[in-house]
Amino acid sequence: MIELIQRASKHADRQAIFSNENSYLYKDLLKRSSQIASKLLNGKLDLNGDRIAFIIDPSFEYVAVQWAIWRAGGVAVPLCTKHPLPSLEYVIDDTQAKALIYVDNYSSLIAPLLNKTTGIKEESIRDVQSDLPDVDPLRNAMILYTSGTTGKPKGVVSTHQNIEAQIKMLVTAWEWSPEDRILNVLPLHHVHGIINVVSCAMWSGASCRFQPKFDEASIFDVFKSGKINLFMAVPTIYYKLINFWKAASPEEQKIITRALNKFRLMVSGSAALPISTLEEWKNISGQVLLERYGMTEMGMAISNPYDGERVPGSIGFALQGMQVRLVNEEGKVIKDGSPGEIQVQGPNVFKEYWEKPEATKDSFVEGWFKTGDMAVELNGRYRILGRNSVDIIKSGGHKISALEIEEVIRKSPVVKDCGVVGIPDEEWGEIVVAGLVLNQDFEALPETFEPWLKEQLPNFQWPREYLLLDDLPRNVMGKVTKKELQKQFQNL
Ligand code: MCA
Ligand code: AMP
Repeated sequence: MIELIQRASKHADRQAIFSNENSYLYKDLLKRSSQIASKLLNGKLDLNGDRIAFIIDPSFEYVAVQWAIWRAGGVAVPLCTKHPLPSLEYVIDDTQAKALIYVDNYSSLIAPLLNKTTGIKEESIRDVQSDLPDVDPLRNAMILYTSGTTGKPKGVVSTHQNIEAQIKMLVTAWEWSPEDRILNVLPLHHVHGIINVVSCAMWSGASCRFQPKFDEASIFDVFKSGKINLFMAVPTIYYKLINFWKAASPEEQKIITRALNKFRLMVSGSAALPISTLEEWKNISGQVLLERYGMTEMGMAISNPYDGERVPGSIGFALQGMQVRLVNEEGKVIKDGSPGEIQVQGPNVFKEYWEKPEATKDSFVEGWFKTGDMAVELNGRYRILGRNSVDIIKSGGHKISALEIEEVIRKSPVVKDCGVVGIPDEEWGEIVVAGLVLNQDFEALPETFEPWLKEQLPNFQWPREYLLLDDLPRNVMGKVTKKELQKQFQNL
C-alpha cells in the first residue's frame, strides 16, 4: 500500500486540512479518496497506470482526488489552473489522459477537451465503495510538466518510491511533527506545493490550511490568528509580503511582527532568494528564511540547515540521502571550488520523461542527473551561480522556456522573427521580454497582437516589454545572441 495513505489511518481523528472554511480530518480524506477511487475504477480491479488529469484549486477536494488516483492504481496529472486551453490540451494529449476530473468552476474552460477524454465532475461523485488495489511503490505515481531547452514541456514521471523519498528527506531535515500547521498559498501542479507543503504535512499527521488565491491581506490575517507555525514560498511571495507590511500602519506592523516571531520555520525556494529579501524579512519577522534548492525532476537536493547557520546567498548542504557533485564543461568532477554543473543521484530522482526516452537518456551521465544549474562549493556548502542556458527563465518561481514562447509568437502573421529572454526584476526574479522583427506589411505592432498572445499563454509567460527591431542581434555565424538582446533591454 502507498505509505503516505497508510500513515493517514494512524492520525484518523486529527485535522488534516482546512479549506473553504471547513475542517477535514484524516478519516474524511481517507473516506472521500476511497469513494473517488471506486468511481474511477468503475468495476475494474486496478487502473494499471492510466493517466488521470485533474483541474482543482488547492483544497480538500484536490488532495482527495490526488489520493484517489493513487489508490486506484492511476497516475496523477495535476493541471495548472491558470493555463489557457492550448496548454491544457497539450497535457491531455501528451499523457493520453483517460479521464479529467474537474470542479464546477472549470466546467466551461475544459468543455472543449471532453471529446478527447472522459470528464468527471468531482461534485457529482457519490458514495460508492469498492475494493482498492495494492499499489507497488515502484509504479508510476505522478506526471508534472516542466519546460526545458528543447521542444515542448516534458512530463516528469515520478514513482511512489521517488515521492516517498522526497517527502522523507524533508520531514527529517526540517523536523516535521504532527503538531505542525502549515499554510499553502502555492499552486498545486509543482513539486514545491505538492511535496514540500502538502505531502510533507500529510505524511507527518500535521495540518494544512489552503488559501486558493494569493492575497497578502488574507495571508497576514491567517498569520495573525496564530493558527500557523510553518510557511513555505517563492522569493516573489516574500517580496510581496514585505511590501504589504511596509504599507501597513505602525500598530498593524507590530501585530504582524509579533505573530511572525512565533513561527517554527519559514522556507524559501524555487528561485534565488535575494539577500535584500532575506534581510528585510528577518527584520520584519525575526525569521531567517531557510533557503533550499530543488527541481521537478528530483524534489529537493540541497538545503540550508534547520539547526545551524543559514548563510545568505547560499543554498546549503546536500540533503541526507542525496549525492551531489559539480562537473565542469569537460565532464571533469570539480573539487577545487571552481564553478560546475550540479549533478545529483538519489532515490528521489525521477524515473523518466514521459514517452521521451532520448530526452531521458540525455539528461543523465553515468547515472547522475544533470540539473543544468551552475554552482560553486566550499566545505560542502553550495552557492548557485545561475542556469547554464539563457533560454530558461525563472519568473515568480515559474520555470519558463523562452523557446516555447518564441514558437507561439512566430505563429502570429505580424511577426517575421522574435527572440525571448528574461531580464532581472526585483519582484519577479526575472521578467519575460521579447524582441520582435515585424513582417514587411507592419510598421507597428497591431493592437490585436497582445490580446491574441495572451489567449495562448498563461499570464506568468506574457512578455512584459517589447522591442521592435530591424533584425535580432546575431553573431558572425548568424546565430541570435540572446545575451546581446538582454543587454538591449537593460539599456532601455
Ligand atoms: C503574474 N503577473 C506577472 C507575473 N505573474 N507579472 C510579471 N511577471 C510574472 N511572472 C502579473 C499578472 O499579469 C497580474 O497583473 C498580476 O501580476 C497578478 O497576477 P496573478 O496571476 O493574480 O498573480 P498572483 O496570483 O499574485 O501570483 C503571483 C505568485 C505566483 C503568487 C508569485 O506567480 C505563484 O504562485 N508562484 C509560485 C509558483 C511555484 O509554485 N513555483 C514552484 C515551481 P495585473 O494586476 O496587471 O493584471 S519550482 C519547483 O517546484 C521546484 C521543485 C522548487 O525548487 O521548488
Ligand atoms: P522547476 O523545474 O520549476 O522545478 O525549477 C527548478 C529550478 O529552479 C532549478 O533548476 C533552479 O534553476 C531553480 N531553483 C530552485 N531553487 C532555487 C534556489 N534556491 N536558488 C536558485 N535557483 C533555484
